[in-house]
Amino acid sequence: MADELAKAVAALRNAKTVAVLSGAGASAESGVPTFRASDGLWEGHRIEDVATPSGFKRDPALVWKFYNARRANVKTVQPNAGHYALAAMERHWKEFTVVTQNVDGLHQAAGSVRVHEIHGSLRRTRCTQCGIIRDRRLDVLAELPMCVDCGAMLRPDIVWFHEMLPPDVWQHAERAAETCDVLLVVGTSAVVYPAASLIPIAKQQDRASPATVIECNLTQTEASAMADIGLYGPSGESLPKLCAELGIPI
Ligand code: BV8
Ligand code: ZN
Repeated sequence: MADELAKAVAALRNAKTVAVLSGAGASAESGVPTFRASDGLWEGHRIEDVATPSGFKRDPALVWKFYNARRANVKTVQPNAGHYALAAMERHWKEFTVVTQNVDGLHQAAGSVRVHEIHGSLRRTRCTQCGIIRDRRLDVLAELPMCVDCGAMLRPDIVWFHEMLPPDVWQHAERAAETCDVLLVVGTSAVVYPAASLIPIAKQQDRASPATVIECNLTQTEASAMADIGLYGPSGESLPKLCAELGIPI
């Protein structure tokens, strides 16, 4: 790990623009369950039932039970050292962007400001009728929340499978990947698209100098083959280590 760490530090030292693609592993040390681990979120729930439009249509109460339970979990957790390290890095670089697949808001809670939530947010609800989006923080919601404006049923403002990502947010994410000198890929299995396509976008050869991709994960993943550098261990340890080596105060 030592020489990988040294390589990562050297790449970051020379970087003007840094982007991050984070996934559920970045929040694991905060106590937020990941998706595909044995205790993963999808356990006991088929993706089709709780994270697709058809599942919501079929049984909105089940979907809200799943999301209200996650809201309640996130309410009890704090950002971990990895989140704080990324927030410190943002203060160090002029151009530093976090693109997250996570919906838990922990990057922002740790102080990150430029955060693109490409899969939505547990905090927000969206009306199925009038489309109004409201930030409900992590307040307890009804079992079947209704829209105060038009009376229709609300849904979580989350991107489900087979749904388009919000075009404006996705554009920012693509731009961050296209223009970064270093892409930090933190805590993601890199199996979900189009999020995972940000890695090849960053490595696109037709750019003058493709980005250096640094993977921070417990294990190798689908992204590892595209990573130039691998920091394998908890992100709550590897990210603060990068800050320490770079002299970035957290
Ligand atoms: C779409 C919201 C277009 C729900 C989520 C190719 C192109 C386009 C689409 C597809 C494609 N191929 C397949 C598709 C369809 C699909 C897809 O990708 N399927 C996969 C499963 C094959 N994609 C879609 O449907 C997307 N939409 O394509 O629209 C379209 C539209 C209409 C018509 C045609 C096309 C929408 C995808 C968004 C789905 N929503 N989330 C919710 O969160 O409740 S995805 C869900 O998975 C979460 O967002 C999660 O973040 C994400 C990815 O998972 P990870 O974050 O990576 O988590 P995971 O558990 O898998 O991994 C954790 C990692 O952390 C592990 O590697 C582990 O080792 C590591 N780790 C653990 N602890 C630590 C750690 N690392 C470091 N430190 C630690 N301590
Ligand atoms: Zn409404």
